[in-house]
Amino acid sequence: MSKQNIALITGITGQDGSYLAELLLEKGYDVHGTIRRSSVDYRERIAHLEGKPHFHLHYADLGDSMSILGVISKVRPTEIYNLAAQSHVQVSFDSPEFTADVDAVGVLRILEAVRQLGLKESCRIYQASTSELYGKVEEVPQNENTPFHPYSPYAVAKQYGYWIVKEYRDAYNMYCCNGILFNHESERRGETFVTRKITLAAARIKQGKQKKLFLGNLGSLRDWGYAKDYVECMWLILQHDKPEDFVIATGVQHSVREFCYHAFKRVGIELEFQGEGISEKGIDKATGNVLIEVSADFYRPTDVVNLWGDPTKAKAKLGWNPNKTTFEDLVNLMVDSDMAKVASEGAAEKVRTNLAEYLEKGIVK
Ligand code: NAP
Ligand code: F7E
Repeated sequence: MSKQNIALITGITGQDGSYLAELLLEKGYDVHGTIRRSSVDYRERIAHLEGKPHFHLHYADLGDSMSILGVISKVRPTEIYNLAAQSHVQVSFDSPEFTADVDAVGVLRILEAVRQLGLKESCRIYQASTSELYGKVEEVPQNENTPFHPYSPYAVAKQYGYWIVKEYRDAYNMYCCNGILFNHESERRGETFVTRKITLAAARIKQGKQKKLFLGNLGSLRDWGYAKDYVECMWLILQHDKPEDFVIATGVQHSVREFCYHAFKRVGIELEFQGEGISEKGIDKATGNVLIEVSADFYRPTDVVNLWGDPTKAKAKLGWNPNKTTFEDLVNLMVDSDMAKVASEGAAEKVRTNLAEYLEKGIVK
């Protein structure tokens, strides 16, 4: 019988964690994930997986070494996907110390736990690095050799994570890799990231439940892909014959303004943009109504404005297809999902996890 693959996913309740858990369950893995205690028991993204035989949850926090050591010692994973992070760039300016503890030192806690438990020969580690490392970009497009210039407390913390992974690879010969992922979105994207904020607003405005959308820098450029395609690449990175770092991106760039245009077009509203900077407005061409305004509240003290990834290495070495889902497909699938969600708001009950079963199993305390 072939050896059972055991995956531990930190951040399993997040966008990527939920898709990765689905993928690994399909591949026959025993999937373990870490969760945090919250005052509301809200695990919508993984509710459909709870109760499946090969799906297990454990309490652990990246800020708490003992919980990390405990869960790794108990699970003895063959692969760890470290996806847990305070992942919102703007929030990192308000909570810089927390972001540093979780996104930087948290990575060290995982690596050191694997090393101290004597699992370095049997356990491969994926670290969720980010295109934010390129920050105030020094080259366009960006590849694995582009110099870093982190430009937010989030990016500075992630830079430590990136380098400590490389250090443990060199110093201890551990199989640990960085996936330098460019922005990836989905129907499950957090509602305060710009793409989801736009698709939800387009749906609400179309259905008469919101009047206007307020955004920050409309000129910011991103290379947006589909999260479901990107988690496949995380898995491929850990199946590669040697540990290496990879840029994962589509190689196609669009502005926040263009994302708005396509999202509103999907709901039947054609936008025209007038004005510049803080005075710019997105106007419904048919009615003349102002639907989008710029607000200084959504500007960042330092903003990253020109991200564009070069996925050549991932294509060549991992056989990954960066253009499986086009930009238009991505916008459309997010808008369609939010149109349905907004239409059912108030009618359907929110999906809840089966608390009774978890109380019985002692998972929820
Ligand atoms: P996300 O939706 O914000 O999910 C983050 C996850 O981390 C959640 O499960 C969250 O748990 C967990 N978490 C936060 N703080 C934690 C802590 N102290 N201890 C343990 N878990 C904690 O993020 P995502 O979009 O899925 O991204 C996954 C990873 O990739 C992150 O590391 C992110 O920084 C990185 N990344 C994302 C992108 C992107 O475009 N999505 C691109 C590059 C890199 P709760 O549910 O309890 O809050
Ligand atoms: O911002 C601009 C904003 O918050 C994108 C995380 O997953 O990807 C994500 O970080 C751009 C920025 O994502 C609003 O200034 C304009 O230039 O959607 P975002 P992000 O900062 O790129 C990277 C790769 C990660 O690693 C992170 O974890 O859009 N923008 N107006 C706005 N952004 C937000 N959130 N809200 C606005 O109203």
